[in-house]
Amino acid sequence: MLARLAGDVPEPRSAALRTIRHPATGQEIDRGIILFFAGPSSFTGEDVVEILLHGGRAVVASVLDALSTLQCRLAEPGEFARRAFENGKIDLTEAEGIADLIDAETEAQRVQAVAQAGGVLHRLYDGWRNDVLDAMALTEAAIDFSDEADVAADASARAREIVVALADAVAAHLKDGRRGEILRDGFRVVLAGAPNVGKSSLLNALARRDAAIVSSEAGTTRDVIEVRLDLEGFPVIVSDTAGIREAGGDIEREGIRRAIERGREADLVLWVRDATGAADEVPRELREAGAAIILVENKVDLVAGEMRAGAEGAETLHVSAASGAGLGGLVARIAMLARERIAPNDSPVLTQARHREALEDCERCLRDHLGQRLLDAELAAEDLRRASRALGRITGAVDPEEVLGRIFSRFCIGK
Ligand SMILES: Nc1nc2c(ncn2[C@@H]2O[C@H](COP(=O)(O)OP(=O)(O)O)[C@@H](O)[C@H]2O)c(=O)[nH]1
Ligand SMILES: [Mg+2]
Repeated sequence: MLARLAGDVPEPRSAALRTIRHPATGQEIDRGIILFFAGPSSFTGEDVVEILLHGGRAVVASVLDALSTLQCRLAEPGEFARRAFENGKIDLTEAEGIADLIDAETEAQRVQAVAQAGGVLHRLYDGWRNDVLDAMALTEAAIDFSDEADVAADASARAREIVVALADAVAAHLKDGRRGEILRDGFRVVLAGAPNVGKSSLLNALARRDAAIVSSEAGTTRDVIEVRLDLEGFPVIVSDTAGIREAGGDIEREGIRRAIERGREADLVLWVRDATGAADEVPRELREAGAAIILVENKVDLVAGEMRAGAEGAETLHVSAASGAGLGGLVARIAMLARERIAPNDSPVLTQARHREALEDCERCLRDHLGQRLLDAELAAEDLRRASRALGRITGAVDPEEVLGRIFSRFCIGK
């Protein structure tokens, strides 16, 4: 097929300059580099050809047309990764890592994604699955050798040791403050405070563009507006909210409800005040939400003389969205908090809710097993099978028993 497009097929993995011709007409389309990767030593495991062209629109269109006459079609989204997965070249976590790498907007996200694409989670979860299989084998051995008390007791003790260590490792991995997930999704900062204190102006100043409506009429920001920022390599999502206050019409009340909701989901709340106005309190719902809170006294350009001191022992920063005073310090502080919370470190981290659910399931099964093993050997063995399946769900490793079970459960009993 390739020969009809570009003459001799080059040696695998060596670049060759070729004239590319339309198979239907023989007309020269372009001259470019052909790279041939023979399966199974390719990304997907199949034969793969890469054609490097002059990237003009007509050149690309003509080559695509030429390829379509050779029974080729455009790949579906994710099809290469999918084929690589189906051919056992990568597992699901690596496929997800590739997707994250493509979507990475900041340096810290890139670091995390490239590690996952390179298999850190694959190795970790596969290793754990192996441990479960070892414990299963030992448990079986303990049952098989139940008439030889020493052997059985020894196998059983070793199985227990493995499961205890594994349950603790999974628990520690789960208890990570969701750092990997937050890094993947973005560190959430919410601007909240009374109307007119300058929240929308601050968002614009932080985003260095006019992302939110700024107006001197109270209650203008009725919905929630978000900007995604790259602060020193960390993904930070700043949301501007409607002013929190008692009065207002229905739409504004809805905006206020959303502001409190946002604040509850935030990693950091910036409670903005007008430095020339009243020192209002942070509402209890927000204080109790668990996010870090920084008081931001805005409009310091209007304050002559002494600045109001930070109240309630809370961290207070003085800024002016209008003049830009203090904004550098605010940005540095947000970036520092994001770094503390989500900076990648050397140990592999959970990155997706899908993994978290399966790992919680796995830990539960391991704990059930430990509670069950002296009571009912059959149920205890089933707990281990479930734990191994939970881990297999993350990596996409198919448990043969599960597949066989699925196929044969559709047969009639006795057939
Ligand atoms: N002098 C001064 N005015 C500001 C500052 N920040 C905002 N404003 C003004 O305060 C008013 C309300 O700002 P806005 O951002 O809409 O407040 P929001 O209701 O909290 O979103 C507007 O007239 C802004 O121009 C500031 O740092 N200094
Ligand atoms: Mg506003």
